[in-house]
Amino acid sequence: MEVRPLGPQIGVEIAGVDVRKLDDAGFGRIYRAWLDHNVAVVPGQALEIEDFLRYSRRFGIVVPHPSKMTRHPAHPEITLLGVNKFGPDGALDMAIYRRGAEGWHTDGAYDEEPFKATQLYALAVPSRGGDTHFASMYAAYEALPARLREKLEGRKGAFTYGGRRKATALLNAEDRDWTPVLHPIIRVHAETGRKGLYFDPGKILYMDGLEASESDALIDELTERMIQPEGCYTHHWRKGDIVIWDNRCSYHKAAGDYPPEEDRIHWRVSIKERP
Ligand SMILES: O=C(O)CCC(=O)C(=O)O
Ligand SMILES: [Fe+2]
Repeated sequence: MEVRPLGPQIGVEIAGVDVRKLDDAGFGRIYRAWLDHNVAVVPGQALEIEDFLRYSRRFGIVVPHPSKMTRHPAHPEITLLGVNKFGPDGALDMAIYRRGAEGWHTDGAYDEEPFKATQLYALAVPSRGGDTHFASMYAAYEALPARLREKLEGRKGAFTYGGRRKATALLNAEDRDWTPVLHPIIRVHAETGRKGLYFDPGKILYMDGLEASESDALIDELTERMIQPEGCYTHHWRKGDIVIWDNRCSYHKAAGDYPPEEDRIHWRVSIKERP
């Protein structure tokens, strides 16, 4: 097993492993590297769905994503990315093609128990583009001026699926009604103990306890402060890559720029700490 950092603060590659055959000590090294680097890449895997699910369950509780229309028909815990990109009329479905590309975000903040991790396995990669960008929430927190840290300490934000823009195209009509949930904006990571800026401009509705104008201004300011260049890593996919990211301490965004006539297909799982 070779463990190699990919970016100055986040991103690590673990090469020389077959995730189907990992013992607990081997898995422990991957898990530790992932906690230390927030985004872990395990290249060169040849997996069946059951292999991917079994490996994913070692990280936590694998739950079905609320978007039923993009679930694998036989395996609800698997979300299919890049499948059914063209509608019956031949038009490109932008919600599928641009999934995850509309802005920096963290997955699952709309749930009371947000996603601990998201893991993708690459089945088909385009000839160009289609990268995934990652950024550290620790870096975002550490770069906040003292005045903002003070203002945010103990402050909660209200999050919902689709946020203020009501971006719910991937949900069935009967699943579009959500009750907002509150999460601390300064989040202490349950396993590393480090503080991060837990924020998502595409899911937040308002900052709890502030006037609407102050809440909007704070949301705009934090949107500008999410990304620190030294806290970034961009992943260029190869077929057979597994990438897992920690939604408790990193943001991500799909580049959304690959030739639409080419395939870019992943299996994706959502993983929680608790059900
Ligand atoms: O397709 C990607 O690169 C990432 C999409 C995304 O945001 C997600 O799967 O949560
Ligand atoms: Fe995402």
